[in-house]
Amino acid sequence: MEKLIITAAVNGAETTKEQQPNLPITPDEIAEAAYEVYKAGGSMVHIHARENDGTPTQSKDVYGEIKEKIAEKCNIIFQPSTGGAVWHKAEERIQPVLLKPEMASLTCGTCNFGPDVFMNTEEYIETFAKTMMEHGVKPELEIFDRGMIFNALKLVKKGLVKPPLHFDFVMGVPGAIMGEPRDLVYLAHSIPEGSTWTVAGIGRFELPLAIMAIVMGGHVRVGFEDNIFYSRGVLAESNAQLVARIVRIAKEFGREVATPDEAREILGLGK
Ligand code: KMH
Ligand code: ZN
Repeated sequence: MEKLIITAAVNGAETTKEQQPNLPITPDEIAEAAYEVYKAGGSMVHIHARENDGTPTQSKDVYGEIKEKIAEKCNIIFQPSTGGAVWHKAEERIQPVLLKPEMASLTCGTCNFGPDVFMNTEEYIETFAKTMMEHGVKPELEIFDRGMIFNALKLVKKGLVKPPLHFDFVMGVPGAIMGEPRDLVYLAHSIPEGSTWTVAGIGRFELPLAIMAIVMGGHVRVGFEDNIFYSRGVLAESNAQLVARIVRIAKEFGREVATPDEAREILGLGK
């Protein structure tokens, strides 16, 4: 089985300092969190830029500052979000792609997102994919529900995304696919042969789905965007603490953990 890629989604757009006091917000805090994740065994960070007061922003300048500060500390893969917050416009969401990161997230459809709607029309998806291709950015195809795989494969047919594909199954968002074992088995068997996949379980789904991915040959995402707890009712100390637990579990199962360069090789980055 290939080595395990561990991604930390260190802050997201929705989590607040009130919910999780150790949430990284400023570029310095985000870079430090990424470095801690790297030292714990993570090979990628998924980032949402924030203003210093915590407001989510898709500003290219803020993402640029974060990218630079992380690169000064370590070679972890920097993956900015193009999902942003539900109220960001498409023109804002695409901004970090202009920095030519190695990867960026690309959500492949619209879904309910708790009380909100996370809007991703065909036009948005195709424009984002095209811009990523023009800037040499590999998309992480974010799948919140089964129909989004259909949309992702349509991008391939139209020549807007080139295989090998990398999917991220975001599971347990209220209003989208749940995070029961059968849901992951279904998604993992619904993507083309030769693709790689990561699972990001929301809240209580994070740990069981991560363990399933370790066993099934998938990859794992943890972090404060998805889950702020270490165990029921106990807040995690840091994103790195959540990563370190996955490293320990993977070792127990005999699954080796990828370094950032090994993750680049597995994902075909820069090819
Ligand atoms: N914040 C969510 C509305 C992504 O990063 O690409 C969307 C999201 C997906 O987090
Ligand atoms: Zn995100």
